[in-house]
Amino acid sequence: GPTGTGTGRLRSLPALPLVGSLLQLAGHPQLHLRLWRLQGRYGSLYGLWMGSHYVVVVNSYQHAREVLLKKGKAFAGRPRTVTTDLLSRGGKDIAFASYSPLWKFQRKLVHAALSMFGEGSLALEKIICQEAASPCETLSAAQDAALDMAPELTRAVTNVVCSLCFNSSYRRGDPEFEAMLEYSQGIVDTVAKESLVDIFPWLQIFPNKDLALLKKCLKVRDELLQQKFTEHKEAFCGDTVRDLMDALLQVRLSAENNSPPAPGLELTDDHLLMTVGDIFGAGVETTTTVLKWTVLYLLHYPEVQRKIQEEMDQKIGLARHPHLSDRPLLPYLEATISEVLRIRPVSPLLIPHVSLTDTSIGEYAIPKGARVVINLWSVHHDEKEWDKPEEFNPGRFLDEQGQHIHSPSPSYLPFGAGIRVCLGEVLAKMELFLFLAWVLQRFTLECPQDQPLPSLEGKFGVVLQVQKFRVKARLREAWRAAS
Ligand code: HEM
Ligand code: PLO
Repeated sequence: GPTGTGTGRLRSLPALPLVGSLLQLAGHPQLHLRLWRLQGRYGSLYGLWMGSHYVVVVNSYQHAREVLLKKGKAFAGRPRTVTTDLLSRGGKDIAFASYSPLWKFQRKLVHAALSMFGEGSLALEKIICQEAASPCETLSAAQDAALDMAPELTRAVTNVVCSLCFNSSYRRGDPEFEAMLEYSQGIVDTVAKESLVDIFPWLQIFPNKDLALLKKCLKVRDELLQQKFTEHKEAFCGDTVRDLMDALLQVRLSAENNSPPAPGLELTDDHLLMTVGDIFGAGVETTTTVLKWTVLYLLHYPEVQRKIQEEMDQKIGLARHPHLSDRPLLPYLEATISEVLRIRPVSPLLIPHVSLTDTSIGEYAIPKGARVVINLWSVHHDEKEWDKPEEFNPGRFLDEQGQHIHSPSPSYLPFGAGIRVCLGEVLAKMELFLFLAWVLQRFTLECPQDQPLPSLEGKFGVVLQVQKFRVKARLREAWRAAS
């Protein structure tokens, strides 16, 4: 038949022997934008060659939903690349591991541990609120000076995942925290870059100095992870489970007590370490990035900030701090977070998927082993689905009464979907809500005088990064009066 059976031939970018379609992509650092614009010539679904790898690029939500949901299992693989293999010790983590029974088990464990410690638990809410107080103190002390909020936001977010993963936290100026900041930036700058740009290590289009930087950063990360692991192993008695690390140790212990694990289902030390490394890394870099984007958009759209504050003054007032249970009372703040996740998706190309069987997308046949890149940027900026997509408008996520949030289009997948869906969605949303509510109850954020508004252009990478900028945080009159 003409549809659904995969008989059509997909249009592909012209490809040269060895380098494939590289020439059309080289020199475009903002890969998501390049792949978005190529739709004009090739349509919303097209193929290209990265050296010897066939890559299918998906730019519409219909095809994205088919890949992630309807045929999720057929597309649940991940490619192996030089840098992600280094990061995950050959795919022993969750995010960069291909589909396998062990991967499924790891996901299940982390999911269970996150629901046990976090999601919906009062203990976690208390930790987040405690951490939210800290950037507020720093902003107060800065007394209207132009300030880069990034380090304080990062430390607050880091401490939340740190208590989840390791039952520990960092004080301001802690040298271990400074080292973490540095290695993590180095990893973000280098990892997964070559997965789309360079498939031939010997072509060295991916610069060697990047690989050297990645290795140096991974060495620091690995030492830190190993140290936490050793401490936990020594302290672990099997009764009290304090954090994710303990939870993983306990699962392994009870599995060993029953019967030896089936071949291929063995959780080695590397698996435990890389799993925690993923949660820690994802926990820090994603949430921090969204907080930075939100602050940046509030500088550009002061009327949005005003509306959030009006809503907070009405529904919560100034006599108490915001709670998680206030979420239904603050739909405009929720809508603002949704709009930030739309307009600047954290992961603009998700993580590449791989087809595990011969299959199809729409009417097109997709061979086993094809890499599938979902361009979330295209999905979130589709003019057929979004009115003026480059306009920042939280109102689009609200119903007519402005009381409930909903997505006006199915073309919205900030956390992905299906069997590879993000594991941290609930946690991330708790943090985003509480951190922003705490800061905006107390401060109005402004662009420092006689400085241009900072650029809204992101920097493509494993997350869509925000360029550095400074903020003036003015203590609100109403807050000053109330306290
Ligand atoms: C995967 C988004 C926060 C853990 C992903 C994916 C996206 C995403 C788009 C890829 C899905 C795919 O490849 O199909 C986000 C956004 C976040 C966020 C927008 C913040 C607002 C977090 C947090 C954690 C986390 C806080 C950890 C607690 C993971 C993991 C994966 C993942 C482990 C890999 C899942 C897999 O490959 O099976 N996330 N994420 N994320 N995320 Fe998140
Ligand atoms: C961020 C830098 C850390 O040092 C290591 C790390 C681990 C997991 C990665 C994360 C980095 C970036 C964001 C990723 C996450 C797994 C899932 C998440 C890719 C590289 C997203 C948004 O897909």
